[in-house]
Amino acid sequence: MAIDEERGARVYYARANGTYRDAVPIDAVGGRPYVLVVADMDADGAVDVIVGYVRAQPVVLYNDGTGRAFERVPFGDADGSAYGFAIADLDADGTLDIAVARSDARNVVYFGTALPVRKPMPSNPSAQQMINRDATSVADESPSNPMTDARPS
Ligand SMILES: [Ca+2]
Ligand SMILES: [Ca+2]
Repeated sequence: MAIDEERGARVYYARANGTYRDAVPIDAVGGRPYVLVVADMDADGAVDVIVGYVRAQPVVLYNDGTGRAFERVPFGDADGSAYGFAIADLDADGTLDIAVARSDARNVVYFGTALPVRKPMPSNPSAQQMINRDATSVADESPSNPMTDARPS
C-alpha cells in the first residue's frame, strides 16, 4: 500500500512471481494524505485501511472482504495534520482504538466504541455523529463531555 499527496491511497497487489501490478486507487483524491495504517477495525476478518490527511478528517476505508472495494467512512475532526496513527485496544474493552499524532492540533484518541462495528453508509449522518461522539483528547480529564473538552480552552 502507498499514499502520496497527488494520487491518494493506492494498493499494489502482488503477483505470484514476486512483482506487483499497477497501483489501484482505493480512496477519493482531494485531500492531502499523510499517513496510512492497516488494521481490522470492525473485526470482520478483513484488513481495513486508516488514512490521515493534512487539515481534513481521517477516514477508515472498510474492506468488503475482497481487498478490492472499500467503503470510505470519515471520523473525528479536520484540525491540524495527522502524521501518525497507532492502533490498539487502549481501554481493553475488546474494540480497537485509534491514537492520532497531529501537528498544529492536539493529539487525540478515538475509542473503538465510537467507531462503527458494522459498516454504515458514508452518507449516514447518525453514524457520523456516533463516530464523533466519543472523540476525546488524550490530555482530557473529563471524557463525559469529549467534544467540548477536546477544544483548547
Ligand atoms: Ca474489517
Ligand atoms: Ca478499545
